Amino acid sequence: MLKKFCWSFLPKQERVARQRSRKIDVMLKRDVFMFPEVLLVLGNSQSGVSTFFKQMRIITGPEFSQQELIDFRRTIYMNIIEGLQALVIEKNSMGIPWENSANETHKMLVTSVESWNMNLKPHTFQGFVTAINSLWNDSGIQEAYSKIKKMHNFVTYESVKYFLNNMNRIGQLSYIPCKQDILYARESCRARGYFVHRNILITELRSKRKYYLSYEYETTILFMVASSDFDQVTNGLYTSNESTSLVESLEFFKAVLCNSLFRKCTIILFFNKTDLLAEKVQTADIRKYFPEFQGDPHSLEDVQRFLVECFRERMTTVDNSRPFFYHFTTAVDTENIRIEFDSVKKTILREKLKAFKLL
Ligand SMILES: Nc1nc2c(ncn2[C@@H]2O[C@H](COP(=O)(O)OP(=O)(O)OP(=O)(O)O)[C@@H](O)[C@H]2O)c(=O)[nH]1
Ligand SMILES: [Mg+2]
Repeated sequence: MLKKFCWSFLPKQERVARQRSRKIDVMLKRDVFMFPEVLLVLGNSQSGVSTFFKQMRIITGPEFSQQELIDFRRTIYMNIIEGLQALVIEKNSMGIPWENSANETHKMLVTSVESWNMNLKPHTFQGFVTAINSLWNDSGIQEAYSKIKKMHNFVTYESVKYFLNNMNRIGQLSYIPCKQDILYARESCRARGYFVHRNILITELRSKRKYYLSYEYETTILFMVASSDFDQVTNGLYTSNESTSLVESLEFFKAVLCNSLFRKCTIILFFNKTDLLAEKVQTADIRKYFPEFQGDPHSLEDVQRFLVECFRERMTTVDNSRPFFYHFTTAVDTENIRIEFDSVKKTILREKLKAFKLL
């Protein structure tokens, strides 16, 4: 009763997401044994799990409904406003002046919005379009953006730049998100991913231990790693102190490996955000965070090889008889996910045949 009462204070989208997650929990408990194959998808925050589920939907259908497109549009409006608000704060704290002094007024308009609290619709968003364009095109904001990128430990919305560069389209009154926009949208409410593809039940497993209890069966785990986040500072869910997203991911991976409920699971790693990693290694030096790294810190292949070895090492210290499967992915790239998901299906089949001694 109290829970229901608390929920009524949440924004509508968050309430809908939580209700959906609950329904999925109930469905899982009921249906899980009806599926010959189960693929559990898990990864640290921002690793790309939700984007993977969106790709499943894009690749296998059905098309997004009108209501879903409207919900994504609202999320995209929020991403733009919140991203720009964060950029303005950073610009001010860096002491960078406006190129165009009229942007002080535009700034007041954009920073006064509580986007999470507003049901942003196209006609409301229209009131911000001029201000958004003017702020984004100001050399002060552009300078702040490039400095933030070089700081490496600033958690920006990676998709903000994509949306701001597409304002000509997004700023139209008749705007409806396209598939690529949907993939870049970062949802604030954490609805659990759930998808059925032929005979495979694909579901998201949150990184909380309590969820482990419902999964006492042999299955496949798809573990997502944000490979570009080796320098993203986090508060430490698995480590006691401040740490980086990659260290957190390694600890989470180890926790999964050590959990007896998952002992028989096949684990497939997706080293995601390859596009962002390729961009990052051009300027960042991984040795600052991983002094043991040997090789060329500006070579994508060397950095990827190192990341793979870090995870492989965790695997072999826990159980060196377990096979190690991995793929380099870019979850916002539909073709890439189509190819990698096909090979995941082949791996699942091959491992099943091996288990039945048919291979
Ligand atoms: N450029 C790029 N962006 C990505 C990639 N994968 C995910 N993103 C973006 O990263 C952001 C976070 O991705 P999500 O899929 O929401 O991550 P998540 O693991 O579900 O995160 P939470 O559930 O919010 O903890 C979104 O804006 C995505 O568009 C990728 O491979 N490349
Ligand atoms: Mg998510």
